[in-house]
Amino acid sequence: MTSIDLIRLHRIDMPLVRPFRTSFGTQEARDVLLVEVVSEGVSGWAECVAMEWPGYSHEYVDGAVDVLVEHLIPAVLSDRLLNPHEVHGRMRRFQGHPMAKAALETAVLDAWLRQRGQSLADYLGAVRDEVDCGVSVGIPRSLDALLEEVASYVDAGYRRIKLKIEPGWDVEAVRAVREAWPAMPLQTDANQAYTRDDSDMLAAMDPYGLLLVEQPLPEDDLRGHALLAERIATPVCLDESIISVATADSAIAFGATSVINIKPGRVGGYLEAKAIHDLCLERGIPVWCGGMLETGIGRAANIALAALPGFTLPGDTSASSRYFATDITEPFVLEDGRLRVPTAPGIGVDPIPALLAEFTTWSAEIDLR
Ligand code: NPQ
Ligand code: MG
Repeated sequence: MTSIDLIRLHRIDMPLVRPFRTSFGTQEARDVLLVEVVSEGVSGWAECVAMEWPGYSHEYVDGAVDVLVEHLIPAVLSDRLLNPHEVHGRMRRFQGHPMAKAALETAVLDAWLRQRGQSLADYLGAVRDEVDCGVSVGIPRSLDALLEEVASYVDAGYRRIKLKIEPGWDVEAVRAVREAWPAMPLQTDANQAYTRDDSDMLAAMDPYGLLLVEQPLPEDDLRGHALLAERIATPVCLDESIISVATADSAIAFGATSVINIKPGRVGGYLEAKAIHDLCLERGIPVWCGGMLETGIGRAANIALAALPGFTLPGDTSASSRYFATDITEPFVLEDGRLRVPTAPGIGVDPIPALLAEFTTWSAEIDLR
């Protein structure tokens, strides 16, 4: 049994290669919190996927730092035990804050796996050594700009295109991309931007053969998604609504979703993400791995998860270059539209110290000894 010596929090500011606009706002840089758990000279790493402000979900970086420092770390690591399952169980008594919890649990899991010499992919039950990659395309200035950006991703080898949509930027964008690439797997993501009254607007995209429409309605509206699913031909896929195995089970049973986007940060970590995967595999619900504009740290762990058998659709597991000119780790590079699953112990990658220092805007050390 090994002990945790200290925890370091690193906040880094990563410029994006281009602004990323969604129905909830525009990002020009990624404000990322990294959690480092140090045990017997081994560092475990994780990335908290919360945004700087509560746009995608209620979580945000300052809130994640506060709940980690003031509540989660003191309550679950007072005895310094390095055990991801124990950490998972102890965090259950705190409500909410899945992204903060996921970051702490994953950093502990990474340190624990590194000490055991086992990769995260192997530990989770990966069945592939590379994963098919898709890319998420933000809302651009114009249709011409959209076609130019999509062309660059098609040329790079991406195997699936996802268009961010909102009322006023939907059917025209889908039609333009479909006409230019008739056979490309294509899907949309509204990030909750539509209402129950918009089923005709959403049905207007049915003729374009989309794989799915992701989270068209507000996250709490499971019944709205079930009603919508009866009115449109395109499969409904939930993202924000799915926060646990129980919500996945409910959404499937209610007919609110026929595909699920699994994001470990959104559901409180890789253990919960794996459990949702297992449930979906049993129910015949295809899953794919979402993305939160992760650096190489979060990306590495997502690629391990995406190698599980139920991940039958390409994920938002893009190459580092989709978001960053310089990643904080060795960059993930697309090879024939796929990324290789890391095989080294734990998440299999480390921040490059000089780059970490360069991008860091704030850090803190919590000595548990
Ligand atoms: C989604 N991700 O599937 C999210 C939304 C998203 C790749 O489309 C900073 C941090 C900016 C997280 C923008 C993709 C973000 C973010 C969009 C997440 O819904
Ligand atoms: Mg989404």
